[in-house]
Parts: sequence; C-alpha cells; structure tokens
Amino acid sequence: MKELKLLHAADLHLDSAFEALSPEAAEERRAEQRELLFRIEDLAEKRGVAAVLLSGDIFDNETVRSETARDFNSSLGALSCPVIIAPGNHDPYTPHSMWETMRIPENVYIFKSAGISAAEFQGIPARFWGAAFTNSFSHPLLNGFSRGEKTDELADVLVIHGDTAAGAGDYNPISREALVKCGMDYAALGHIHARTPLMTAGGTAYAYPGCTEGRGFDETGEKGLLIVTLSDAGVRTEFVPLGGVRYEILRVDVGGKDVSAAVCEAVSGLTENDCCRLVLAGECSAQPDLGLVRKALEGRFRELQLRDETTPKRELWPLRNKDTLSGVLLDKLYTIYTAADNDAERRRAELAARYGLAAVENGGEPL
Ligand SMILES: [Mn+2]
Repeated sequence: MKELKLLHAADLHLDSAFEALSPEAAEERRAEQRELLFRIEDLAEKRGVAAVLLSGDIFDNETVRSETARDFNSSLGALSCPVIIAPGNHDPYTPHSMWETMRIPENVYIFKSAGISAAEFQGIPARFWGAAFTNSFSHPLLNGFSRGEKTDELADVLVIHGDTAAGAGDYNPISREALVKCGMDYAALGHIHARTPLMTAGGTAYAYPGCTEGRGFDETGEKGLLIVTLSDAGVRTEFVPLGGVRYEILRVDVGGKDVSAAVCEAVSGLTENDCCRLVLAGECSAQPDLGLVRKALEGRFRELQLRDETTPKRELWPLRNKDTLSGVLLDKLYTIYTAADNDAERRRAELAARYGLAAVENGGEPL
C-alpha cells in the first residue's frame, strides 16, 4: 500500500440555532463556525492530504444560510484535492436538500444513496466507500456489506455517519461485526461528538474525530479533526485542534481555601475565548460569595457559569467522646491532632478524621 494521508472531520453543525444566546450573539457564533471551513482548507493544504473526508452533520439543519453556502464553496472549493461527504442525520441527502439546491464545487463528492457504493479519484491510491442518511433516521447501513477480496494495492476507506455506541438505535447503528466484515483499512466515522482514539474491529481501523467545535457545556474539551495516515505499517491518527470556542466544566475544591485564589489557579489553562462552568465543592465554614468570585474572574472568559455545591463545614472533634467506632477513631486522631507541631500535620489529622468518619458512617457501625 502506498502511503496515504487524509483529513477526517465530522459534525461541524454549521448554522446551529444557538437558542440559548441572543439573536446577535447567535449570529456571531454562526460566523465563527464558518471560519472552521477555512481552517480545514488551510490544514488540508498545509498537510498535503490526498483527500478531505467529512462524515456527516456538516450542516445542522436543512436551511443553509447564503453566507454559509458561500463560505462552503470558497473554502472547500479552493482545495486541489477531493472532498468526500457522507450526509448525516442533520443533513440527510434528499432531492430537495441543500446537497441538491446549493451550488457544490466540482471537487466535492457526495454519497447520495443509503446503499454502500465506492468512488475512486485519479491519482489517489484508494477506494472510498460510503453511504448517506436519506432521512433524519437510518436503519443499519453497513449490515451485510463486505468489500470482497482485495486484489489490488488500493486502500479501502469508508466514510459514514453512524453510531457504534448504541446496540440498537435510529442513527445507523454500526455493530462490531459489521465493522469486522466490511474489511476496510480505515472507517472515517461521524455522529459521536466526543472524539475517540483509533480503534480496531478485526482488520478495520476506525475513529470518530468528534465535533469540530463545542456548542455548549455538553460538548467540553478541545475539539478539532484527525489527520489519518495509512501505510504498510498500519494506520495512524493525529488529533489537530481547530482552535474554536472551547467549553470546560471545572470542579474546584475550595474547602478551607481562599475561594477567589483557588478558582483563579484552577482556570489558569483557559483563555478568554473559552466558556467555563465552575463548580465549587468542598466543606466551607461560610458559604462562598459567588459575587466576589465572579468579580475576580471578570472579563476572563467568553462565558462564565458558577455553581455552588459546597457543604457546610462539620465540627469534628465534639463527636469523639461517643462510645462508638467513630468516637474511638476520632479520639485517636484527636490525640495526634493536638500533639502536632505544625499546620500541615494538624490538617492531615483532620483530613484523616473526615475520611475515616465518612468510611465508618457509609459502612455502618459495628454492633
Ligand atoms: Mn452530529
């Protein structure tokens, strides 16, 4: 097999509604989404890939804005390599869908049928297999399919939108057996928005690149695409972040700490372009002042959400005089606590008491 380098992305969800935002902010987010197309173009050129594979949900819904259609054309249409698209449940192929009503650049190839078919492109040592969602839902498209015996040097690559997670489902459920049987060198999947490592089922390597950018706190972490290299040595994937908006949920233990200092330290890896949900946790003698926290982080993020899940600090040592297992445990630790000659040791004894108490209470008292 000749070495083959591909760009694999999925789930761009261009023109998403962003219903939680104001109309102006939603419009701005959609404009930012369109930028992803140009970053894909840029990366494809820089990395010199043989083809760009887009595994469905390129558009969030059937109404594609004219700016989005324009940018789709000027970015992907400017590439010197083919762009191969397998429509997904958000952008299924129908005779009246965007795939027929939009202008599509000549180098963009779209799978239009629910039956698996193959396409070849001049000068590229691969056969690209794929199928389309032709509705918002799809039965298993891959069941029973096999490429047959390999009689040439071409790599077999599948581009498809579908769900390997669900045993049965409405979104082209893909079973392990079907992946084994199809006999692909690589299956470029879309649908699951969290990226996966490279996996294998029999001789078929496969991966989900995840969505290209987070759209809410249910799509956290760094997002991007995969550069896939196929060669005689096997398949390699490299995750490349696209630098779009990032959502993060951070749980910060603020118990016994200066709350503002603790949260500032916890968020040090995030930028002003990110959206952050901070969940304060731990035992606090006073309820944290969320107004102060918000002030300490003012202007620090695109969006900040604060949740207080702290619990009131519990007085430990008065429990030590009871004639129970926890009483005996606390009594021992109190001796260590009072004998300690520095704060670190005292904190350790207190922590041991809290953990011990929790273990005893959750496990129940012996008779
Ligand atoms: Mn999707």
